[in-house]
Amino acid sequence: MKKTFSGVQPSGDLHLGNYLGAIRNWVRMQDEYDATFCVVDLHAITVEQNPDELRRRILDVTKMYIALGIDPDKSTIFVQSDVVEHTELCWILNCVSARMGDMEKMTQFKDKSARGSAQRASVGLFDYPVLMAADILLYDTNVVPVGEDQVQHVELARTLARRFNKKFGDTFIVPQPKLTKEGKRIMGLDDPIKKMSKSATSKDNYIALMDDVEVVRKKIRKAVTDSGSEVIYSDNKPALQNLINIYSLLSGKEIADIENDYIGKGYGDFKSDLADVVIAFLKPFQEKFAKISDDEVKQILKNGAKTAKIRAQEKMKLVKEKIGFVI
Ligand code: AQP
Repeated sequence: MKKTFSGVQPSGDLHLGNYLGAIRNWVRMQDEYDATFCVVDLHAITVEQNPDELRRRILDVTKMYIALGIDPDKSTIFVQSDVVEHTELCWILNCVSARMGDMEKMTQFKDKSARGSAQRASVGLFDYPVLMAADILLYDTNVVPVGEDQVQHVELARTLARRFNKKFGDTFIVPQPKLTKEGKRIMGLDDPIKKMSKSATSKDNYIALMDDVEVVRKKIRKAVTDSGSEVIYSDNKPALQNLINIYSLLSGKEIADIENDYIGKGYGDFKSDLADVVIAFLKPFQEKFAKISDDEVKQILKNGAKTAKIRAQEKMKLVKEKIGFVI
């Protein structure tokens, strides 16, 4: 059975972009793949985190995975820092596979470090893509379901795997990224040129999975729209295109049918219905989330870490042998 691996950082409020770009695919894939889904807390600390909030978010993100449809009986769910082999492999890849030239091309580092002073960005933020490569390569991953912003990092994992295999002999599977067509880059509601992001400065940028009904309605009402008033899916109307994508992905309606429904109507009608579609998705999710206890989640994570660790240790034994460590 082919293997899939992916993760989300517990670094803020999970939003519709995280769901439509990544987690929605995971739910489908867990039936066809040997699936492992990780809460990547080591990635989250590449930017400053409040320890109490981080602890809470790790449990909440796990609950979200489950409430969105990841089944712990089908998939392995665990927290990254529970399996120390991730950091161990990251260090080895840092030394024997990754090159400064690779890392200097990473656009996410450039974007994120540009938000503050690049000089004050953590070394971890710069090295994040190598840790992500370690996450993926530890589990012999064939396919990595991610949003478009992470494709460059999966490409790096491919490069590092190939380089290691060439030097030390076959060790790692070379993974493939997997994207959804319309969900691969959900844009910010306040700025359709930038992707929806947990760390956006304004909460109006995203619809959080935990937003309540009134907040959802308000954010959609405030969402930036394009000039004109017709509800048409076009590259000339990037804001509307993004809202129609969200509508289509959550309702299952074809884009052409949505356009047809709004002939002769305006943005106001469309936005009000979009809010209904989003709420119809979020409500049952939030109800499921509320029913999952912390104790239940901790047990799932404990079991998941045990399974992941066995696999990770086996891989690390091979890696260490290859590079010349004494086992
Ligand atoms: N706007 C998006 N559209 C589609 N997919 C997205 N993803 C993130 N934003 C969008 C995908 O969600 C998964 C988890 O993302 P992450 O937690 O690893 O961090 P990220 O990619 O950096 O996403 P954020 O929300 O912007 O987080 P912050 O602000 O903390 O960096 C990934 O598969 C990602 O592609």
